[in-house]
Amino acid sequence: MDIEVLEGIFDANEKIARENEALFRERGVMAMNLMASPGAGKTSLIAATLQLLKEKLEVGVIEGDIASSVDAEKLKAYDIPVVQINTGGACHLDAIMIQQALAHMDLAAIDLLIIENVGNLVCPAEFKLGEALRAMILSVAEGHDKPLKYPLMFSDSDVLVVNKTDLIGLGDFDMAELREVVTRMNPDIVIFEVSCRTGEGLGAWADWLEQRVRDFKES
Ligand SMILES: Nc1nc2c(ncn2[C@@H]2O[C@H](COP(=O)(O)OP(=O)(O)OP(=O)(O)O)[C@@H](O)[C@H]2O)c(=O)[nH]1
Ligand SMILES: [Mg+2]
Repeated sequence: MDIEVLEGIFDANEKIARENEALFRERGVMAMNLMASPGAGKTSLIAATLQLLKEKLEVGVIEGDIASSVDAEKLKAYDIPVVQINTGGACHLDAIMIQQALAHMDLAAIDLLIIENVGNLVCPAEFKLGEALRAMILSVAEGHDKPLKYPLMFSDSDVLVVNKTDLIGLGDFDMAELREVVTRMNPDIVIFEVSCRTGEGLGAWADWLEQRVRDFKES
């Protein structure tokens, strides 16, 4: 019985996710679901990406948090459409929350929609939102063993951004080991090494993302 209920939830989410996906496609919006642990640097990466792409693309952001509008406030300076979703306790965003948030956005004016998921390395990977690109961040401070412990997000993401490279050397983080394990689990994943603090690696990330948006709009 429990299993039936759970499958019902996932089926309902899949259905709405497909509707969101069709809407994004129709309006020419490339949606990116950005997932990571609390504090890995999601909002920092969004801010840095806006800085680099704001003259090239129209970007909108959906901020997902259990509570507060702290992250949405941080992006106010960029003068772009930002909608904050408070899940009220849920550890992930779902497709219905996104569908409701989209009613508050002018999709015709957006090329790239960045969705900051709730900080969590587990649950967000289970719920598709209708995104064209699944992105995740692992920060150096979390350790290189995380793909083995939380495999779904690593095996199901299109791109991994390793953030806080400025902290390498302060602990035992092993980038070669991380790359080896992640590419064994997910041979197609694209990996960037960045520091939102120093700016290292962010240009390559932004160039790649811009190209993905252009490819999406032409496809
Ligand atoms: N040293 C260092 N700190 C960073 C870097 N990127 C972000 N931080 C810091 O890490 C902390 C968390 O960053 P956020 O961008 O708020 O992380 P988040 O993933 O959005 O966090 P939640 O939304 O709470 O899950 C902040 O204090 C940032 O200043 C980095 O590259 N290096
Ligand atoms: Mg954040």
